[in-house]
Amino acid sequence: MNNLDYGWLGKLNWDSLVFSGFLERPSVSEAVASVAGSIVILATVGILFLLTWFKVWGTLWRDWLTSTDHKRIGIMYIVFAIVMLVRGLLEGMVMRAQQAAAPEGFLYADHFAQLFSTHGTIMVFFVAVPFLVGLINFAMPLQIGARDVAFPVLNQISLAVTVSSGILLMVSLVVGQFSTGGWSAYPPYTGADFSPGVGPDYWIWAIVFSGAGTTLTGINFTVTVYKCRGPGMHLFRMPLFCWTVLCASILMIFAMPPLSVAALMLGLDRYLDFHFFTNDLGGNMMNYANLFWLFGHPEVYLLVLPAYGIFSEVFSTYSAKTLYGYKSLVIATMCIAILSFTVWLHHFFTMGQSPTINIAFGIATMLIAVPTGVKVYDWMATMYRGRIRFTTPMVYAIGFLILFVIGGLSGVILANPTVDFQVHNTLFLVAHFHNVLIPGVLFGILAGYNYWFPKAFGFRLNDKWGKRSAYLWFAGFMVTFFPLYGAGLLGMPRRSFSYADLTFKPYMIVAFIGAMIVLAALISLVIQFIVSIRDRKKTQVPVGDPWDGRSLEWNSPAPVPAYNFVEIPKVTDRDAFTEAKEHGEAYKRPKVYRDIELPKNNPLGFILCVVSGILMFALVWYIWWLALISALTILVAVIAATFRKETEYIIPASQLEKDTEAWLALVEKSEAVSRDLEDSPRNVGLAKLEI
Ligand code: HEM
Ligand SMILES: [Cu+2]
Repeated sequence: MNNLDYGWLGKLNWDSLVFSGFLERPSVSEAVASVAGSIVILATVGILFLLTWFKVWGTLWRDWLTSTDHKRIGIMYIVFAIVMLVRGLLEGMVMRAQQAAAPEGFLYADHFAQLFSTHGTIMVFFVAVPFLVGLINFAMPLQIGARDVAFPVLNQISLAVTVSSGILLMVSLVVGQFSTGGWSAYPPYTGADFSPGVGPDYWIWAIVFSGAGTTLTGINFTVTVYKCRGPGMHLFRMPLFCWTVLCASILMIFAMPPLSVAALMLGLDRYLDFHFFTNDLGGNMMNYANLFWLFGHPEVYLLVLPAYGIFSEVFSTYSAKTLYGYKSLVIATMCIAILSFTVWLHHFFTMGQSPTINIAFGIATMLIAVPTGVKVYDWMATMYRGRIRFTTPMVYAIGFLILFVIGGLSGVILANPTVDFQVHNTLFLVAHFHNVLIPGVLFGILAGYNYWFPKAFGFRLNDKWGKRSAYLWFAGFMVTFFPLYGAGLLGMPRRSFSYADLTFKPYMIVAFIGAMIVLAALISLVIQFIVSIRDRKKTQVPVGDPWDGRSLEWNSPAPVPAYNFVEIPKVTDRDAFTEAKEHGEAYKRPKVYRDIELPKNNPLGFILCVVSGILMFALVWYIWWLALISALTILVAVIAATFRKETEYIIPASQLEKDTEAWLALVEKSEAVSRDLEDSPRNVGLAKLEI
């Protein structure tokens, strides 16, 4: 059938609904799919109902959906990432259950394949990236003494396309099927010949749109770091987090486009019968493999570098010491960013190039261990002789240090082509990359969440439940993934929905128990959140500096006002806020109050979110008229937005004076607490000077 021959609804019909699968061939596998689809529908209806019931549409629209404030955009990114994290984790657990129950099992092969494809895609593109981008959005402009990112509306647009791509993935649970080609979607398998359904199209459009959002974010953050730093904030005075953000943002600019190109070329193959990656007519899938991993390897550093930044802040703050080896950490970060572009071929050592090439890329890969090692030593030296407090972020950070070294070492093992020939495509690899992604990225994210939460919302998260969750993550991770190293060495292939060799079974059962511990960790996170909200009166930190912070973001009330700082602090050294506190410069009244200009709300982001979602859906289902209308709408909306004349609003000096006087009065009457009282109700965010 010709692509243009489809009717008004394109490929859509009743059979596309997930429930029809269950009605036609009732089975546990179809039931699981139907339950997942129902959860999506019920949750959507439930949320819309609650929003209406509590009459919060107005504030939601004004304060959030149209906001251009980097802090609010950051928080929205994080909320989105948390929703996706829950889905991704549940999928991981279902897969673990399937492999533990195999060879009997309860899922069809195709269903299992969809699960690892969505799980991988979601975890990388819709959990790790947006969570980090959210934390960066929130903290980085504050740390460099800026009022916002360089391009606030662009920021909104990046969020919009990321969220609409995530929603598309949720929709794929209800209508049609997702790709079965894994997170890497290798052709020719994902080409039209072998995957004629809509699955790969869901993947392609979600990747293209969210990828564009991430590229734009990279540009936004890079320009922000270069151009928006406050007075005296030289590059080498920035907190290390900002350095890692700068390097990761540059990676976003250079690494995302190859992915977008690869996905679009795959789209051309599928939609317009091109032959870039087909088996015949001159196509060559190796071009895809190269483009994909030219993105794919820098991507993992794009994720882990900002996490390194968070850990650096955490180690230094909770050891009450300046970061050891700051310059070496900056240089190591840059080295890693550059080296990350020189190793991509290690993802296909077995796919036909000469041993010489394999060796070159193998050595390049091993080289990355050197700057990483430098970092590990610097972090340890930061803790050495520090007054360490075992708070939740610190538990994550120390857990990271222990586990990440193991994950890194298994990476060095895999970097050896001869070894890789043995264990590639086995669970050894799955163990390795989870071993770097979970301690490296997820722990970093959760540490950052616990660390900056009081700054964003004005009260601390419950430390007891936070730590419980951290320990459970630590244990759950080990029990789930260490057995996979063993099963991989025994030869169990990755992505297998079942197996005939029962030697694998005990490993899979242990891994399943581990996944249940991870579930307990997730539940603890939820409990922590609920308990913290319940106790929020006792954990308020309105003064804004609950951890005796060292960088500028702690130099403002909590929650942070829209304008961030009444007067941008002048920076004279590294650890700017600690400097200020020690020299009695903190909490000073500005000499004069001046009006502050801030970007106005803008509906563009919200419009693009909705319309790009419709566009993607129309493209997936071949509903050409709808695709055309939504594409034109996007064009018109963007052009119309450029005609807006008043893009800024003014906060008058009188208002600033009122706010600041109230804050300074609060500082005056608050008790400065020492670090041993950090977790007590007496900690209202004013730190006692302890030199
Ligand atoms: C702790 C909870 C998690 C569990 C139980 C889990 C489980 C799994 C399982 C069973 C697979 C399929 C393995 C196979 O190929 O046989 C998988 C694949 C994968 N996971 Fe996870 N995972 C978890 C967390 C994460 C996190 C946090 C990330 C990323 C930040 C992640 C990223 C991936 C990726 C990229 C794949 C590869 C998908 C593919 O083969 O295309 N996972 N995971
Ligand atoms: Cu790699």
